[in-house]
Amino acid sequence: MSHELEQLRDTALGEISAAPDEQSLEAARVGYLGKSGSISVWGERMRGLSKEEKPIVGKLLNEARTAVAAAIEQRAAEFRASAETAALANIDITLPGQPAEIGGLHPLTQMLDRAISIFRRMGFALAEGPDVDTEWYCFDALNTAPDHPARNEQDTFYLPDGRLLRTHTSTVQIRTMMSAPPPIRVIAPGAAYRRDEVDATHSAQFHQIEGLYVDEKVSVADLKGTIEFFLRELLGQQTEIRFRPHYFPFTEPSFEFDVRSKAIKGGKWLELAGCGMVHPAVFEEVNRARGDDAYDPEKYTGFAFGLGMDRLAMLLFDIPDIRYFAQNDLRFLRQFA
Ligand code: FA5
Repeated sequence: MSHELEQLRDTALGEISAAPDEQSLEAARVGYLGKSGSISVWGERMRGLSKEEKPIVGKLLNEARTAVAAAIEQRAAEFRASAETAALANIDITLPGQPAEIGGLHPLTQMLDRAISIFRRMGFALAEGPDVDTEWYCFDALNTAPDHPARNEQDTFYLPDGRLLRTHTSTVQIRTMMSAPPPIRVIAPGAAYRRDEVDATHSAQFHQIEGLYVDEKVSVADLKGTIEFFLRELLGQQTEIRFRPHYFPFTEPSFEFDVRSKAIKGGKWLELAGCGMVHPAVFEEVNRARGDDAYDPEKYTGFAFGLGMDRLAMLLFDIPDIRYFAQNDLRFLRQFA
């Protein structure tokens, strides 16, 4: 004759497979396997059994629990599946789907991504600073005299509280040196703002990538090598690069550089950026503000550059007018997606 537990198990299995809905299935689970369920109580009863009976009943109890739990799970899965079928019943899967619109990256973003990946391969880390900054970061710390024309309200957007929209990303040179001692090797991509007359190559908001490298024995040769490697990776190995002497208050000597490349239509030299060796007066102002001698101009030298990204993207993608970048005209943007 079968044991009471086996009978209980068989009744439970019958009840479970006949359960008409989730509520009755849950009731069966509680009735058999719940805390005081008719199978569970056998756990208590085991204590009163003889030594010989214990292992036999223990085994039966385990088997009953496992079988009933598995049957409950199987029946629950059946309920889930039929609920899903019911939910899909009114959907015609033969109808054509709604195509999802796939976006694309803005040409300037593509340009920045390419440029950043080349500099990262050379070991430059990414740095950043705010678009709204103080005169000290934008001009004073960069050795720019109080009467310099760039500080004029005709040239720069000032906020009522005296702060300004940065006119170049060179502010991040100072922010980086304020936050860490040398060696420094960073690039800082970002927007810059000027009250320039807007035309095909000038915009009131444009983008630059700033570069700063400070260490012992950094030379103009390192600057030229870095710029040349970058431009040849970007525009092709045949690219010619020309450095011309220039003036910036925060670098000495200073240069502008031009490129000529097969990747650029017209075969003309095109001005791309400013650069130079960090002026010792910049290091001294940073030391004064830091309150230490971390950027000792006798020990450290550095180079910096500021590349105009909009113009570079115009060259690379053959875009005739800088204003297209900000007009949000899908006919223009789709060409680069
Ligand atoms: C600067 O802004 C310096 N901060 C660059 C620099 C950095 C020099 C570090 C030395 C060391 P400049 O004003 O020449 O320099 O601008 C650099 C580049 O930004 C230009 O070559 C040009 O490509 C771009 N640029 C400047 N003004 C505009 C504008 N209104 N519209 C679009 N691009 C511009």
